[in-house]
Amino acid sequence: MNTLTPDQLTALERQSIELPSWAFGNSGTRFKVYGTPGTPRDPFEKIADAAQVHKHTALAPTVALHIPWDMSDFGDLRKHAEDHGVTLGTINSNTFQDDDYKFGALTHEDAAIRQKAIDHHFECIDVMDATGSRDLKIWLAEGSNYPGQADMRGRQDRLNDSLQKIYARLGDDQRMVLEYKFFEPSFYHTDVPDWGTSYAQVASLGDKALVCLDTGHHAPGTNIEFIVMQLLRLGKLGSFDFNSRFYADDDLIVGAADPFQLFRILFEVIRGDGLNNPDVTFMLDQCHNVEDKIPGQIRSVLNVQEMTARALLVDRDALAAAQRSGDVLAANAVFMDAFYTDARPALAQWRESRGLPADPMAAYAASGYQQKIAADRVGGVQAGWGA
Ligand code: LRH
Ligand code: MN
Ligand code: MN
Repeated sequence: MNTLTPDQLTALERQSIELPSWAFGNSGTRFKVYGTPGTPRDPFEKIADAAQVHKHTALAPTVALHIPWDMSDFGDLRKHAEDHGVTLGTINSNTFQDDDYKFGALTHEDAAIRQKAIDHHFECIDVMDATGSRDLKIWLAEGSNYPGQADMRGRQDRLNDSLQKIYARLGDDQRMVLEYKFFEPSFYHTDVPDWGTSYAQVASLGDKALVCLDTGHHAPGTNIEFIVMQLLRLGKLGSFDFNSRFYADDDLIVGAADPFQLFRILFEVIRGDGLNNPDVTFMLDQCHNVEDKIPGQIRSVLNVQEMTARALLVDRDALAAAQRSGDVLAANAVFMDAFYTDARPALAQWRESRGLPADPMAAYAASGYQQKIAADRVGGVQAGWGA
């Protein structure tokens, strides 16, 4: 059972997972940001580090940027990325670090502040034109802390109006993905708290607007794979932000907290034809507060690959037969057999057959890159998030 078929290996070979540039910067909690020796000092060094992940795994050919954290000459950055064997991916907007947005950005009562936030998104679309990126990802920190503080209905209407304006600026081959999050930094209400709200907003815009599902943005106990199934069924799942959570929006390594949940999500992705589907971007959205960042990202993409392999191993014919006949325990056994199958030895062998290191973590550790950047770089930057 743990030998992967040629079809399964082809699916795995085509898999790609976008890395977030901010994963390579220093990050932490509101209590402390620890510096890590060798941390990038600019977006160019972040890209060079991301390229190491791709070099050792062949899994991460694109890097997402955050504006304004990664402001640079984007023509130069694009060339730099290509010279390092990667390309620039999703552009993330940021309306959560400006005093003007204390009471909202795209939802603000004041038309001038709304326009400022819309203009920021226009600027992000200009960046996409320069980088060749397809997707604009919008996550909004907007909401309220106290009942009665805000007119939730009015904010929803203004949000729709602002999004219409941003949508109208997208090029023919560009898309917008709207990310939801049920709390934080607002604690009473969030303007885009759940997939239903994101779906309602993007459905009213058109085909180029889709939902982004961040696995860390749900209440404990939420059946995330059901949401994956539903969004794929509706043709509205644009992208994933993968990470793990134990308690809040922890942004820990994907598959670390609950590998079985990751398996269940990937099974629904495969079931819904979302694997290696160009319309469904796989991205990481993580921070590495105490571990080294490059191996943290290598571990993460390998976790996704290993769990994808296990999800591909589900015998779907046997599962369907058991489901049809109402054999509850047989159906569950088919599912669990695949989950409990360790695909790592087969994947190691397969990597070697493709000229990749059997153990990318060990290969990176032996490469000397970490020591080199620690010696060369002094004063690396904070990720911009989590301080
Ligand atoms: C918000 C979020 C969003 C941001 C990123 C830094 O919690 O998940 O995707 O852009 O973190
Ligand atoms: Mn996210
Ligand atoms: Mn988040």
